[in-house]
Amino acid sequence: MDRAADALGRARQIALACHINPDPDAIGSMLGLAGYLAARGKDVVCSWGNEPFEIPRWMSVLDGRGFVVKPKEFPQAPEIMVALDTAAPERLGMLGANAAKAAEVVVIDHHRTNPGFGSIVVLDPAASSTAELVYRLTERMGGELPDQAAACLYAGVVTDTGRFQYESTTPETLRVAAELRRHGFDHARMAQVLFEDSPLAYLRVAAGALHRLELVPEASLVWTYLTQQDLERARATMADTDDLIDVVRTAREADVAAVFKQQRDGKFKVSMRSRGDHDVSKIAADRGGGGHRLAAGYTAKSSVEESVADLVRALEASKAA
Ligand SMILES: [Mn+2]
Repeated sequence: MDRAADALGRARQIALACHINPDPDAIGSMLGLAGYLAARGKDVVCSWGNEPFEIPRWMSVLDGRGFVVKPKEFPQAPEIMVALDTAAPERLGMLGANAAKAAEVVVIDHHRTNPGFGSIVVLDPAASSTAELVYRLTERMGGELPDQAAACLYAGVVTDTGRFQYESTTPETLRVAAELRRHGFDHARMAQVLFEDSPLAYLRVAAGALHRLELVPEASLVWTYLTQQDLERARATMADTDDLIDVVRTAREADVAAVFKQQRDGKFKVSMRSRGDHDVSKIAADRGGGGHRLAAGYTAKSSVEESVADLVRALEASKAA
């Protein structure tokens, strides 16, 4: 943390990136840090490595759009690059090449599966969110945190803690959230945009997925899947379905919930959640993915049927262990 504060304090131009298909912690921690650094007179630029590059709808409640450039316009060999909420270099997508050429790479992250890539690593798996870590970094560096930057960090904390309900929510998380809430921003409106803004198309896709729900009692698993055809039929996008796992996970009968989502290339991405009896980050990491103890994901190598069978075996083995 001291080395990161020192490097960012000395730099004049700072390039910030977060993981591909960014969630509000990725973008919130990035824009929050960018807003803080800009207020200190730094030249900042932000991006993420998706192609095509799309601005998520909920970003409308976050200030800092002006810092964002397309990945092609991101500095090729930055003097200093910050990777936020990024569990592995591959998660930078096309900006991985820029990180490889950067003189200094500061990694700020809370994923326990992060191998600690980068030249300066601020990694705390006990932190609720990357935004919480960024707030602590700004405290360490001192000076003013602009209201808009505080709002961005708050968005990261409130979403990654599931509105302060996950086990990662510590007294320190609540202290950080309280400090952020002292700043002037409309948190109720932010919550509406972040949590209560589903297109009808998503609700229709969710209805179909819930209709297909399967329970595997011996593995304490409840699962369902979504195909590209489901999305096309309802005119929904994959990004619209991010919250589906949060509905599936409420099933009383299972410890682990999984949603298999077919990507454009035909492969299925698997999102997993555990109520506490299974370490799903280990199952994900064994399959080339990553995440947290109770929330993790990976890309399946085979069909849904075979992948479910594989997951069931993994869950039964982890119970036996
Ligand atoms: Mn995060």
